Amino acid sequence: MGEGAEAFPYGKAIATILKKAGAMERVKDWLLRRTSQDVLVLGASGGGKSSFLKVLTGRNPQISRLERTTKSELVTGKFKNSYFKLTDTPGQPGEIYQQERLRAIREASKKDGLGIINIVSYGYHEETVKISDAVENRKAKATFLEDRRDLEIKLLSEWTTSLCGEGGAAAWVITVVTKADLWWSSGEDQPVLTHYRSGPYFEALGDARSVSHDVMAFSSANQLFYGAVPMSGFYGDQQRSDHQDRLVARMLANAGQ
Ligand SMILES: Nc1nc2c(ncn2[C@@H]2O[C@H](COP(=O)(O)OP(=O)(O)O)[C@@H](O)[C@H]2O)c(=O)[nH]1
Ligand SMILES: [Mg+2]
Repeated sequence: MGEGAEAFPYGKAIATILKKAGAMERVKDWLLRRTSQDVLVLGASGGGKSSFLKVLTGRNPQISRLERTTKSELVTGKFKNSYFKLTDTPGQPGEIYQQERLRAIREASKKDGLGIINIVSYGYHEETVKISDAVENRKAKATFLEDRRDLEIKLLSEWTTSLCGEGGAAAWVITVVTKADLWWSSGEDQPVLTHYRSGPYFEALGDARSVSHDVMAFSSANQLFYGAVPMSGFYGDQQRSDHQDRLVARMLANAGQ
């Protein structure tokens, strides 16, 4: 290629990650080819999909929990100079939302080399329920988090077979475990990531385990859960920025495969 890092539109930090991973040349080729990468963004309502997409497209990620996504939509915000076509989806349980989601999944099944980003947040789903359903004494209710983690697992069955099974459209899946500001713990060991990498969630991935799959920590912003539960206190701005860079680098590396 012979070009310096300046020619790479995503900045130095992401360039460094890609070089370290030995993926930089392929990514540059992909950028030159200008082929687009379709990405379907899935996950339960309140898990953080729309905020995640706002971060990727350079907008303020904070969204009111009462402001829900009701239609699947192509996110057209400028993702630097890239060719990612990201589709946001509604994650609500109601029949009409499920139909809307299944429509987006069917639409995505026609694509070539589809990317799937499944957004989860260890059950920290912030949406339209009463605060008292989710919070008690300024702590997230354990039963609420458990129920929502079960829902994260249940939702997998809507797409893993059709998109990742034999002849499916998906080339890669990234499970983005967002809201790390709420669940990040001290020390090296991150039990939340273990749940997704080798625990019950991983077990339930089914056919999605046969395509390229990564589990990555993420956070869009600091936000008190339901305006009441504080952040864990172990997650800083530098880490957020690192996680965001790593995620974009992974998306680029996957697109360039
Ligand atoms: N603490 C925290 N809250 C977040 C994060 N990402 C999103 N939220 C909040 O969680 C709520 C639901 O997010 P949203 O993106 O609408 O979820 P969606 O239903 O999956 O699209 C909103 O109030 C967001 O501001 C995060 O990384 N950390
Ligand atoms: Mg949304």
